[in-house]
Amino acid sequence: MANEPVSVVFKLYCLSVMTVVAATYTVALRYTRTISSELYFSTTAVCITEVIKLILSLGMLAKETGSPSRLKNSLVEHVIRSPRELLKLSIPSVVYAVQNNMAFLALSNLDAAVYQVTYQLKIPCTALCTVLMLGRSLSRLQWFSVFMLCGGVTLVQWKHAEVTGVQIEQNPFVGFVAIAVAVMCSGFAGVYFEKVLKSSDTSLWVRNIQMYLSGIVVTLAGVYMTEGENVIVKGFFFGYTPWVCFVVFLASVGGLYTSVVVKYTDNIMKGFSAAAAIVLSTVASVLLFGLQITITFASGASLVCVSIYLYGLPKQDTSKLSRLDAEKESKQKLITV
Ligand code: NCC
Repeated sequence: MANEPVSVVFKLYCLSVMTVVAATYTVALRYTRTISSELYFSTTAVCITEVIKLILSLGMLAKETGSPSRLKNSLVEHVIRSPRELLKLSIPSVVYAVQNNMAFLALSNLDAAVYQVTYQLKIPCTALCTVLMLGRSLSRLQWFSVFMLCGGVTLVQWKHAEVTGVQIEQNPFVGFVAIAVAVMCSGFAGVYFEKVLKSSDTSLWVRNIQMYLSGIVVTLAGVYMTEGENVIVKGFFFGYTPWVCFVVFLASVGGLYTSVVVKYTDNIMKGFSAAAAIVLSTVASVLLFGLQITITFASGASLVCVSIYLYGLPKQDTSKLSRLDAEKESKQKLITV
């Protein structure tokens, strides 16, 4: 099941939804952290997101298995009788819990656009994790294109990064440290999940259920440790406005689409495709709504396009080259003899 074929259109659809949701999520999250009314507890939002993702994944597994009895068998086999697998998936769930909480911390202290630009460092970090953890190799040109993509996306989003000026107390240093931690967590957890997912035939929805189960426990511990007393006094859902619910909804949907994208592509491709989607959506806005393109955007978009092209170039087969060199050398020797 892990490698079942899907159409390009479906992949493009998942990538587009993921990218649109991610962009909206960052802005909406920032908005909920900057309004002056009493703030909700961000750790509860991270926790409730895990619960919703678990419920949705159960629904998807029910659809996949086709009958309640098969769903039950699958859950017994993969959850109740697989403590080792649960333990394996608890690693990315802890790391994602840290990352998701860091996003709230960063966006409480930094502008959404600054966050989005700086967060692009996750692209080379993910590439590094892919090489180290999956044993894949990247050619020099591919490494170059990864950094070029990082620069390109930074420029593409630069214009918006100038919009700031919020009247709340912020600590940019804390914000940047939170982003640095989030970047490392995103790279590691993404590649770890990909490795587990692609090393067996176990369904994506089963893997998600295994991960979200420990995710709930870990994030609940996070609520207790950081805001326990306040949550007990004021309530778990204190400060939840419709906007906060919208953020939780986006986080849940975005997380599930991310898992589907990783299943059908990989974490590096996720970065490239998301960048392409940002560029394409802006170009579409130009055509549809007459949005003005800046030089910074145009240069960034060009870098993104060139980097995608370079990354996709076939790698030089060095073993073949050295074989050809060896053959040439031996022919030369024969001639001289
Ligand atoms: O940073 P990023 O993703 O790698 O974070 C992955 C998010 O997906 C959730 N996830 C992952 C695997 C899985 N099987 N299930 C999941 O629910 C993780 O819990 C984590 O939240 C990106 O590539 O830029 C992306 O960015 C996030 C988000 O914008 C950033 O983390 C900012 O905080 C996007 N998430 C949402 O839009 C909700 C993600 O779609 C893409």
